[in-house]
Amino acid sequence: MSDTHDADMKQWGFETKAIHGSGGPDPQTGAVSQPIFQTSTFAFRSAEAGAGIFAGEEEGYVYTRIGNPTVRALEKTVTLLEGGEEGIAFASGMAATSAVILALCDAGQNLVLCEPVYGGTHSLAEAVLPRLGIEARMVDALDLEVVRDSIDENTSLIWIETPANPTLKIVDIAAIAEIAAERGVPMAVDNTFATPYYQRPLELGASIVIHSCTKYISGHGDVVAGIVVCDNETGEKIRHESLTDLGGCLGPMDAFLLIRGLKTLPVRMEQHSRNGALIADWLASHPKIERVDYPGREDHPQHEIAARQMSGYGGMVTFYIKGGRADGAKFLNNLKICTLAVSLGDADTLIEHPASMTHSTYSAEELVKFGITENLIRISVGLEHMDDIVADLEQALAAI
Ligand code: LCS
Repeated sequence: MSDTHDADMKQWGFETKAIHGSGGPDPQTGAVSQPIFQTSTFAFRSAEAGAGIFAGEEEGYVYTRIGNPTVRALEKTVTLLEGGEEGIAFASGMAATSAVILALCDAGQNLVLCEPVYGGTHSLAEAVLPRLGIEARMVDALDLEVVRDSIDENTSLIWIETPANPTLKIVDIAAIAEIAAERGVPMAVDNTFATPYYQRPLELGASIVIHSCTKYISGHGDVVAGIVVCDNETGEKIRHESLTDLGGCLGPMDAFLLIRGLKTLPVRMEQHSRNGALIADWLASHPKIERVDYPGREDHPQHEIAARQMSGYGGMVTFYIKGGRADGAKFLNNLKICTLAVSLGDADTLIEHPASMTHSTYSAEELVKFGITENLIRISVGLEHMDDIVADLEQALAAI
């Protein structure tokens, strides 16, 4: 796929890129909104043209698993927002994650995985990769020496997730990228929590960015999707191996919904951040709350790193209630507006208990080691009126 952005588009402000990044009105019909090319296959002009496309000598669409104009419009927009060369959309964030790892790691090689990460990524590393002969080395990325020492001649990828799900631990992207560059190892960053609006890892030295688009990029809780953004060469390899050979492609309708979601990403993120910061402060002053972790608060252990690499902090807040598991369950069961559900980044406020839900793939020892304690609750603060979220949390806390 060679339809790259022109120099003018790269100069636009973020909001303009988010709205016009797919290339503007449809050249054939003038449709301003992105047309949904709901087709599985594409007719060739002639037998010769079809053969030329297959041989890579001619541009053109073949089959939606490999490429589709609506999906391409999404890929172009996110690539522009992240400042990369190529984007490849997938049927889920996990499909994007596994695509990167499988394209870069061979049997006998290892992946340095900075913990904690989303439970699905952890499970892939611990349960699936070893069967393929790929070792996942779980490290604490706050200790740069540990990261450096865990890299050897068989390391083919370093993976970080920042802010991390669910503890909101912040990893220094530029510092790890420097180590990765010294050792000649590519580094991937899961940028799902921050979004390109608040953090652009490629500008900080990362080689690859992945997103679960299911979250803030969609913003409305109605799509499951993922995307990888990287350089052209890596992108071609990932597209070929993961879409052509493995097949986890995104459908055109979902791509359309994501293009629509992206247009409002900046305004949504501003409001998520305002609400997130207010809720974090409110929780921190509540007598039934032991601790609050929000990267924007000065008492966050890595606030200084967050302030350096992020331009805002979003709506994810992690807090630790006083008491045990039963108290936490009582609190969650009493909520009325905040919805007890996994996922995040929606207009709706979503709240969950990571130790028994999103991170239940971690062993009991790992949960303790990575700070995912029984009293940790994760809230994805939505776009509702702040007073209503506060009142809901207040009455549910009063129940314990
Ligand atoms: N990366 C991060 C940081 C995530 O939070 C998730 C999903 C994924 C990747 C995988 O993306 P998916 O395949 O679901 O699109 N996180 C979830 C969560 O915290 N609750 O439900 C899913």
